[in-house]
Amino acid sequence: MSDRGPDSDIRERAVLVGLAPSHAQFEAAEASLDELALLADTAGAEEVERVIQVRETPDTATYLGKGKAREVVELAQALHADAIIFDDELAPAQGRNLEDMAGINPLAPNQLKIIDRTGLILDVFSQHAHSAEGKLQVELAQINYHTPRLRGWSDVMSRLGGGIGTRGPGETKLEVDRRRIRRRLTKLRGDLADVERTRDLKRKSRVRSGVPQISLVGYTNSGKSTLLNALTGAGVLVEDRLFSTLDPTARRLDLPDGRHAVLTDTVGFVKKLPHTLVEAFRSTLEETGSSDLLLHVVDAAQPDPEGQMDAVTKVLGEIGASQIPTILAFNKRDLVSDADAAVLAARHPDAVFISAARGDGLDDLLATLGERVAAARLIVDFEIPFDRGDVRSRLHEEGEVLKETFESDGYRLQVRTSQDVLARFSEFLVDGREAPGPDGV
Ligand SMILES: Nc1nc2c(ncn2[C@@H]2O[C@H](COP(=O)(O)OP(=O)(O)OP(=O)(O)O)[C@@H](O)[C@H]2O)c(=O)[nH]1
Ligand SMILES: [Mg+2]
Repeated sequence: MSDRGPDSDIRERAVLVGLAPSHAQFEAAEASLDELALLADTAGAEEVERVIQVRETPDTATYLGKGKAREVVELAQALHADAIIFDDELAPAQGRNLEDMAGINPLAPNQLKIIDRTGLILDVFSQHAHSAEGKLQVELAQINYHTPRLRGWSDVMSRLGGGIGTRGPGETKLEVDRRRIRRRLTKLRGDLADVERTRDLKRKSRVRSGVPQISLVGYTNSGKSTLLNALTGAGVLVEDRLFSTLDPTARRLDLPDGRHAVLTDTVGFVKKLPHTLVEAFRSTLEETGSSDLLLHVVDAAQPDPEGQMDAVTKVLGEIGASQIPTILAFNKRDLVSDADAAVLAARHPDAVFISAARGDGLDDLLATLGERVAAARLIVDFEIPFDRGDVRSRLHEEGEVLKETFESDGYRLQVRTSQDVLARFSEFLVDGREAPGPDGV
């Protein structure tokens, strides 16, 4: 089994399972399973069958109704499937009951695995984590997810079999008992805090000196990295896969009026984004939450672009970024009919239509970015000597003071304010480095 996975020719076979709360929502459940199939594909498994049950709420014990659950297990066994993948996060008890139903015996290899959407997403993340920070973040999320689901030592061992739903980012995986897991958690949190501190220092040195910070946000696979590359020549990895990008990349963006900004590409969002991932990626997401402007990239060629937009808006709310001014860019215009584009344009009159891959519409987008940057209120740091209380109180009046500390040589204020105020008090701005050059941060 350990030779299975995305880099191997042997693909696992999975039965996908979803719920539709009513017949009217059957189509949405289908679409969600299409996405689950993509996630499974990225993780190294192919769909051999899918089952959707119409049911108002999940069964607390078995997710599907008991009879249906048994049917699905028998179906999977008849199809010689390796896994049943559920389109929601299963409660630990639901997972255990379903495993029991499938006759899962930790000591017998090659049996039917019960996997849920969260486990699958974590699996994809663990494959795509490259940086030290990304690996730590994913491992933290995985341990938090798996620990309440462990059934004992032999179970831990059985999960080392490999294949989808079992991969970890490092060598440590879950080959440890609970005490060692706790120790590992403490260590991970410490290591992550160290990495975050280093990154935070770098960020502080550039962010607050008046260079506008723009973050790309959007559903996974919408074309964020393609757009970063097209606008800045960044050379970030672009793939037709979900969650290609986990680590943030920042590049200098030159605007038409001669200004410049910093544009950051970061992790994409998905419907039902596991909470444990939002927690683990908190520092990455906070960086998005402290941007001056968001550039929301939407794949306009998706069957339901607005459903994906809603999922993005929801995560932005969770990370405290809903108040940040946002430019909406409908991407992949080359794949969309004029009629469909017209419908979207009518509903979102301020949106810009682009094809990041072909370079279409980028001049328009840059012009819009330029205007919005010029009008944006920026978050900046001021350093004010103690004898300039007048400046300090003017900033309190004219800006929104986000943070204030007293240093040895004066007040330090972080303020969200207009560029006109910023210009008037520019002599008190904290010296920051210029925006990053082509090599980024
Ligand atoms: N046809 C077409 N394809 C595009 C366009 N922009 C991006 N793509 C394709 O869409 C896929 C995803 O692009 P990425 O730039 O990796 O998307 P992303 O939003 O960074 O995705 P993640 O990092 O995985 O969240 C790739 O196969 C791109 O080539 C476009 O304008 N038109
Ligand atoms: Mg990307």
